[in-house]
Amino acid sequence: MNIGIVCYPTFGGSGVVATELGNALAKKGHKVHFITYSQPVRLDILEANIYYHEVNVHDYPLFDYQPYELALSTKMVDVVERKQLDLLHVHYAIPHAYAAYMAKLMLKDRGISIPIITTLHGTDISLVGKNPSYKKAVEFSINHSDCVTSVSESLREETYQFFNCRKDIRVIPNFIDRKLYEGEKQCAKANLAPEGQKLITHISNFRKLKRTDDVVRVFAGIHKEVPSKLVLVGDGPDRQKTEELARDLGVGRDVIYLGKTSEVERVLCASDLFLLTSETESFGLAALEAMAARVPVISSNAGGIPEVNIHGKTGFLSDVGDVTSMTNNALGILRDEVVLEEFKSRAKEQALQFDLENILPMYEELYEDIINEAQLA
Ligand code: GMT
Repeated sequence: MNIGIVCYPTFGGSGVVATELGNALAKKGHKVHFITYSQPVRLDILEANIYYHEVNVHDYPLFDYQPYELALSTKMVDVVERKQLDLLHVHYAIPHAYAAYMAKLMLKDRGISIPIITTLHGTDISLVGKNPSYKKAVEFSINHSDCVTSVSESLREETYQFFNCRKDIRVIPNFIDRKLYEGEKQCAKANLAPEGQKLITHISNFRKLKRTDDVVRVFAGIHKEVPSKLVLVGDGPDRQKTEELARDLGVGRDVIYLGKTSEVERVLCASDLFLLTSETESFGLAALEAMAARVPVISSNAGGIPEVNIHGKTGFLSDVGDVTSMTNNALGILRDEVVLEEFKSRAKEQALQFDLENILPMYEELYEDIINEAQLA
C-alpha cells in the first residue's frame, strides 16, 4: 500500500505512535509518506520505503497567526497526487482531520478519491476538542472521516459522550515493539543509582494534567522508607515547579532530571517503579513502555489507564490526587523483593499483549477495508 501519515513530529505520544506505526509499515514493504512540519523525532528516515514531505508555512507579516491548515491541506493534495497515495491516515484530530477533509474535497475536484482515517489520541477530544472554539470543527471532521479509530475504549466512550458522533469508532490500542526491550543494552542503573537505590521513574511533557507535583509527593513518601531516586524524563511548563517542590519536600538531591531524551529504554531498564499520576489520560503510552521494560506502574485510574495497568497485577490504580494511596501501593511493591519481582514479570507479560506484532495487522486490515470500500463507492 501507499500510505500518507500526518502527525505532530514532536515527542508527544500521538506523534510517537504515528511515527513508530509508519516505521513498522515501511519494514513490511508498504510505502509510507510522512507529511509534517518537521521531521518526526523517531523517524527512520534512512530506511527503505520511508518518505518525508515537509509542510512549509510562510511567515507573512500580515498574519498574526500563520494559516497552517491551508499549507497542510495543500501539501496533502500535492503528495496524494504526485505519489498516488491509497489513503491518508491522520493522527490527532486537531487540525489534521479538518485539513484532511479540505484536501479530500480539493482532490475530488481534481478527479481523485482518497479515503481518510482519523486516529483520536486523547487531548484532541478530552481537552482541546471540547473547547468551544474547536468543538464544532472537531465534530465535523470526525463525522466526515471515512474511518475513525481511538487508542482506548475509554476514549471511544468519551468521544460519543461529548460529540454528536455518527461514526462507528474502532478501538486500536497503542503498541510497543518488544524487540526494543530485549537483548543487550547499556542499562543506566549504575550511573543513576550507584548505591543500589530503588529507581522510580516518571516520563511526560510536564503539562498541568500530568500532576507532576503528585509524582514528587509520592516519591517523597517512598523516600522516607526506601532508599530511592526519582528520575524525571521530558520537559514542559510544570517542570520548574516540580523541581521546586522536590527541594521544599527535602528530596531535591535524590531527584534526577534528564530532560528530553531519546534513550528512554536505557532509563526504563534500570527502573523499579513507574509513576503516572495524570488527571486525564486516554491510554498512557509511557506506562506501557515502562511495563515493556518490566517496570510496574503506580498510576491514577483516569481514562484509559485501567485498560493498560491492571490493578493488583501489573501495578496499582488510585483515584486522581490520592497521593497517600499511591504511596502505600508503591511501598507495598518496593518493600519486598519477591513481590517486586512478581509485579515486574506480570507487567512485562501484560505489555506483550500490546506488541507491535499484534497491533500492526489491525491497522493493515483497516487500511485494506477502507481502500476496498473506496473502490466500490
Ligand atoms: O499525553 C500527552 O499530553 C501527549 C498526548 C499526545 O497527543 O501526543 O498523548 C495522548 O496520546 C497518547 C498516544 O495515543 C496517549 O498514550 C496519551 O494517553 C494521550 N494523552 C492524554 O490523553 C492526556
